[in-house]
Amino acid sequence: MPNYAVGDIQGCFLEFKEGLKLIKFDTSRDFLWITGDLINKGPDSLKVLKYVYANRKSMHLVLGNHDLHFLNCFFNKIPIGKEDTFDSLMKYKKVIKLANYLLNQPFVFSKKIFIDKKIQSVGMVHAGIPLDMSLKKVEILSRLIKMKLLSNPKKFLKSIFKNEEGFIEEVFIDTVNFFTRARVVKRNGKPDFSYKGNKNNISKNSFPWFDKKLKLMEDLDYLVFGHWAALEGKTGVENIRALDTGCCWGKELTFLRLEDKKEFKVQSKQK
Ligand SMILES: [Mn+2]
Repeated sequence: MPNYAVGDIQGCFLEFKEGLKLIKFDTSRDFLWITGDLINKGPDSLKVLKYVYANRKSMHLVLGNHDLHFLNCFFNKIPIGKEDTFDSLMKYKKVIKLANYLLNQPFVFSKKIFIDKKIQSVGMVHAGIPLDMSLKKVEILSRLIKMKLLSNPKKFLKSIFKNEEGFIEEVFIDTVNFFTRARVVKRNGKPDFSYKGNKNNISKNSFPWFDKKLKLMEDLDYLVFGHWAALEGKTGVENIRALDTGCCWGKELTFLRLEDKKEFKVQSKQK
C-alpha cells in the first residue's frame, strides 16, 4: 500500500493523469497525498476536483490558498477574478458537492506509515507551520479552525479574506494564513507574505519557515508541503520536502513515493 505525495496540481489535469499512470496508481491499494491548491491557474480545475472526489477513499489532502479562494467565491457569491480559471467549476451543477468536500478537508494532515520496516510519522501542510507549534498544538488548532469554518463558512471565509473584520479570533486567522500562505518569516516568527522569490534572494532579516529548528519535527519524521514553486523542490532540510514544482507555470508536476522517497516527474503542458 504505497503512499504517494503530489505537489500543487492547480487544475493541470492532463499532467495529473499522466503522473498517476506513471506511478501505476491503484485506487484499491495506494494512497495519494495532495499538498493543496488542487485548482486555479491551470485549465482543468473541475476535472481535477471531480477525479479526486470520485476517488476520495484513496486521497489525503490539505487545503491551500487557491482552494480557500474558490470556497470564498462560492460561499460568498463573489465573482471570480480575471486571473482565476475555475469558472467551469463555479458553473458546474453539482458544485455544492465539491465545495462541501473541500470545506471538510484539513489544513494539516499526518499519518503513521511503514518506512524501512519502521513506523514513521509523516505530515503534510500546504504552505508552512509556525516554528514553535508542536504537532499536538497544530492538530488542536486545525480542528478548532475546522469547526469554526464548518459552523459558518460564509463568515469565516469573509474574515480570512479580510472583507469582514472582527468575527474570528485573530489567532485562527493568523494560523490559517500560515498554514496556507507562508513562505518566509521575519525574526519575530511572523510571515512576510510579500516575498515569493527563491531561497537565495531573501532579505537578511527574513528566512524560510523551515530553516530553523521546528518544534513540530520533534513529533514527525518527515514533512511534505507545496505552495512555494520558486524553491523548485529544494528546501536544504533533509526531512522536509517541497513538492510544488510549478506545473501550472510550465515546469513540472512532482510525485514522491513516501516509503522510499523515489521521485516521479511529469513535464508540464502549460506555457
Ligand atoms: Mn498556494
